[in-house]
Amino acid sequence: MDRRSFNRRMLLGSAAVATSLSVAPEAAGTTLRTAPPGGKVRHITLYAERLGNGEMGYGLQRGRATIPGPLIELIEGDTLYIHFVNTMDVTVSLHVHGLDYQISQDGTRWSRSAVRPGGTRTYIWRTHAPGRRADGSWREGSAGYWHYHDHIVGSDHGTGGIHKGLYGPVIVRRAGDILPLKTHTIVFNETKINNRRSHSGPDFSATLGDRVEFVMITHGDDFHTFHMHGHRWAHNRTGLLSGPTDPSPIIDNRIVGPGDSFGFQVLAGEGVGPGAWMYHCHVQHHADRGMAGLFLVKNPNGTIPTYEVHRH
Ligand SMILES: [Cu+2]
Repeated sequence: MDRRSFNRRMLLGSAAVATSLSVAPEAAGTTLRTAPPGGKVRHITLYAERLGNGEMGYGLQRGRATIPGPLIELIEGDTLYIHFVNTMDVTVSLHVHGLDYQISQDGTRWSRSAVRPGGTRTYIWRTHAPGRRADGSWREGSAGYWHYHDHIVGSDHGTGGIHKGLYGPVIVRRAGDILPLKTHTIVFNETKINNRRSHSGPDFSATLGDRVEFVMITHGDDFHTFHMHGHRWAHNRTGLLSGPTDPSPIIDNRIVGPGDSFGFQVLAGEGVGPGAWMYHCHVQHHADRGMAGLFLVKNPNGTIPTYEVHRH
């Protein structure tokens, strides 16, 4: 996703969305672009659909569902109205992690917030900025790398729906957060990535020096370790250090289990150069079964040293 599509998406439901990008205060004089203040009310339509191969997905347009579902980006303080359309012949729902919503928006059978075949409903998600509670304690903000999924298909826990592909990423940014050039989503689901067949990626391309963001989500019954070659990130909310005294550990491998999500940004090939950099589950028998893909970091002329496309 490039900046234009980010802006387009932010404009989806609100003509008043300002995407005036400002310079991060800690990096004055640079070209960093940062998230504007939140507080907007946004609207999207989200379709739950059957895909041709027996799988299911969410999409922003009828007939355009994908696995993973579309990236939903918000800024702390924003409210999102999701006009949800179930085009399928089974009851389905939308359940989100990390955001604020009333019990009537929980997306579960018990809260009567599922959507019957052919039905519609509006889910409302809210977010908030950090601040001081009345009792003096500090309340966290909503910012984070989160995700949404079905909670109905197959069982009261959405086990079948998640298995079939009903999941997607949510990013809530804090005003001032550094914005990436592109965002990619990687979902470990059982021993597949983004429900693709084994040994088929997905691969992601970038040009050397691009600021690239990854959202990493895990579903299914297995625990995994997410590893990326040649790149590393901070083990904190943004995956970035806030300055020279930020104590966040730097890692290139992270244990993940069902329901987890995290994200980070890298400068493609920083300090290591272009190349076909692998990312994979580091549980060895998972990697051997195909839980691997490539972060293709290209020279400005499009070439990638030592890279030959190989097929399994
Ligand atoms: Cu694994």
